[in-house]
Amino acid sequence: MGKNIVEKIFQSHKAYGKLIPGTPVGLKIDEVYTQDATGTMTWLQFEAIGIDRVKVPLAVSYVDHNMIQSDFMNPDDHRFLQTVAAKYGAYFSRPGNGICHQVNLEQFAAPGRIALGTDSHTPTNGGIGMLSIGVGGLDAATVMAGAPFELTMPQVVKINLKGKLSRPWVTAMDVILEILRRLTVKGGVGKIFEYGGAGVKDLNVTERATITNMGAELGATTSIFPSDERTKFFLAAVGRKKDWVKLEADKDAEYSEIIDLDLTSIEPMIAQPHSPDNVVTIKSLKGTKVDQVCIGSCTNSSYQAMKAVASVLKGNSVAEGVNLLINPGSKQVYQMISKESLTSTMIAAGARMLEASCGPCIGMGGAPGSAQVSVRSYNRNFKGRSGTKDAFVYLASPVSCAVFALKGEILDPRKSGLKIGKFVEPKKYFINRNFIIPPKKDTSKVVVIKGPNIKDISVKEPLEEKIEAEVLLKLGDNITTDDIMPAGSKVLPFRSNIPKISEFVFSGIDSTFSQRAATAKEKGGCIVIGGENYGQGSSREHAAIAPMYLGLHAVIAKSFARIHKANLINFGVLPLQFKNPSDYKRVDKGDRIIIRDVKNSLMVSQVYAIENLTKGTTFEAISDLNNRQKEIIIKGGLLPYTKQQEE
Ligand code: MIC
Ligand code: SF4
Repeated sequence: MGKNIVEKIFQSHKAYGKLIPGTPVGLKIDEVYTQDATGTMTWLQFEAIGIDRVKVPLAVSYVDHNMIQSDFMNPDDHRFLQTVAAKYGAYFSRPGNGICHQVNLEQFAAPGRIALGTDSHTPTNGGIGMLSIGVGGLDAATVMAGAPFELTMPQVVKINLKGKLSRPWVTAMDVILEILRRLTVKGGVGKIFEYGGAGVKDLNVTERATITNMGAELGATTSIFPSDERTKFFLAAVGRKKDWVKLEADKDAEYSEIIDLDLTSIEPMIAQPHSPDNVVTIKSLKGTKVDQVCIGSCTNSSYQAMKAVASVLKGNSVAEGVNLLINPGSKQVYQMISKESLTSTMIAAGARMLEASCGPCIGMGGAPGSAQVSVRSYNRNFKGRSGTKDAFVYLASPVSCAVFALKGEILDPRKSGLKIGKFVEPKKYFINRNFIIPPKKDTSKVVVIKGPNIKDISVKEPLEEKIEAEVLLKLGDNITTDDIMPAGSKVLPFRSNIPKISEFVFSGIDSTFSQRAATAKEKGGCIVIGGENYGQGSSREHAAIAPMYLGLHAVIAKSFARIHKANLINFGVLPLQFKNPSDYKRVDKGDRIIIRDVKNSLMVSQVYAIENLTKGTTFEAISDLNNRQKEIIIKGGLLPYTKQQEE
C-alpha cells in the first residue's frame, strides 16, 4: 500500500509506536524553535531538566512578540534568551530579525524534516514540505533535552486542490478562509491536512505557507504541502538549494478523508468578528466602514504580500479616518522592499510602518479605538485580542486590506477600480543573516543573565486521592487561550513571572477569577467547566500553568483543543470530558464538587464519578490518557516526570 507524505515523514522519524490514528507515536525531531513570549518559560524548564547542551540537530530562539520595551522587563527577557541560547547551543534570532515563522521559512525550514515550535503557527513551515507542529514550552524543553516527541497519531485528510486561483485579487488567504468557512475552528482537531492535487503547482511556497499557517485556526495538528519544483525554486532563491528533496504522496496513498477544493471557484473572502471561521464573501459586506487596517503577521507578511500591497497603495492616499499599519515579516523582507523603494511607496500613501514583529496581532500596540472596525491580514480575531474589548476585528487578504484602507470601507477588491501589480517570484531573495547568532562551541564562559522579573518555575504537587473543589467558572464552546490567559501589552511582559501573570487569568471574562481562586485554594482548589473545543488557539502553556498555580485541579469540558489539552497534562491538571455531554447542564458556577478515588479512576477505568455536593447529584466524566500521560498526571506534571526518568 502506498504512503501519503505524512506517513513517509513519520516513518523516517519514528522512535516508537505505530502509525495508527488514535495511538501514541514517538518521533525524533530535527528542529525545535521558541519565540520570546513562550521561550523564557521553555528555556527555564530546559535549565531545570539539567542538560548541558540541546540534543536536537537544530534549535533556534526567536524574539518577535514581546517587543514593546516600556520598561526593563522585555529587554531583560531578550538578554536572558540570548545568553541561554549561547549557553545551551541554540541559534539566536535577534529582536528586529522578524517573526519566527517567516524567518524560519526563509532561513531554516526544509522539506521532509520535522520541526516543533512553541507557537501554534509553527505549521507555517508546512508550506515548504516540513512537518511542523506547535507545542507547549515544556514539550519543547523535554525534546531539546533528548526525549522523543510523543503525540497521538492524527488522521490524515487530503485537501485535493483543483484548478487555478484567478489572481490577482484572489489569494492564498482567501483559500484558507474558504476552508475555515467550510470546516470551522474545530474541523481539524485530531487531523493533519495534506494538500495535493493538480492545483498545488499553482501556488508558490509563501502562498502555501499562508494556507498551512492558518490551518492552525482549524484546530489541526498541522498542514503540509508536497515538496516540488516550486519548493526547489524557493529554496534556491533563499540560497538553500541543498536543503531541497522531492516529497510527494504515492499514487495509491490512502487518506481518512478527501476534500475537493476548486481554486478557480474561490472569491475574495473575509472573516467577521469574533472568530476566524465566521467567513463570508467580501462582497456581502459591501459598505461596512473601516477605522483601522493592519497588514502583516506570520500569515501574510512575505515579500510577495508586501509587494502586492505596495502596488495597490502606489500613488494613492489612505482614506480619511483610517489608520493603516504595516509590519513586514522579516528583516530580509523589509530590506528587499526598502531596496525597491516600496516602503517609500507605503509611507507616501500614509502607512504607519511597524517593525518586523507580531505587533498588533497580539495586542502589542496598534489597538483599535472604542467600538472601531479593524480589518487585518492576520489569523485571529477573537474578541478583545486586539487590546480593545469592544472592537470589531475582521480578517482578509493583504490586498483586500490595502483596498479597504484606501477606500475607507469594505468592498469587493475586484470592483474597486484600483490596480495591482503582477507578481513575478524572485529568482534570488536578498539574504542577510547578520541578526542570527550561531551556537558557540565553547560555552564554559557564558553566563546566563536573568532580570528581576524572571521568577522560578511553578510545579504542581503529585496527584492526590481526592479532589474537592469549587466550580469557579462555567464557560461555553470554543473558549480560547486568549480568554484563559490574555496577552497584550499589559500582560505579555509577565510571561516569565507566573505569580504575577496568574492575576490576569480569565480577566477578560471574569475580573474576580484570580481572587476567587485564591479563596477557593484554601478550601481545596478549583475546577472550570467548558464546552466544546476548550482551549483553542495559541500554544501558550501559561494558560495551563497560571490556572494550575491558582489551584486548578481539573477542567471538565465537552471536548478539548490539542495543544491546550497537552499543556494541561504537562502541568498536572486533569482534562476530563463529560461522559454524557448533556450533564453539562448539571453543574454550575459556585457548585462544590468531589471526585473520590481519582488515582484509581485514572489508572484503571478513566471513568470518574463526579459528586455535585451543592446539587446533591452525581454524573460521570472520562479521560482518554495513554500510560505515559497518566504517569505525568500522577507525578504532578511533565517536569517532575522527566526528572524522575533521569534518576
Ligand atoms: C498567538 O498568536 O496567539 C501567539 C501569541 O503567537 C501564541 C503564542 C503565545 O501565546 O506566546 C501562539 O499562537 O501560540
Ligand atoms: Fe505572532 Fe500573530 Fe503569528 Fe502569533 S499569530 S506568531 S502573535 S504574528
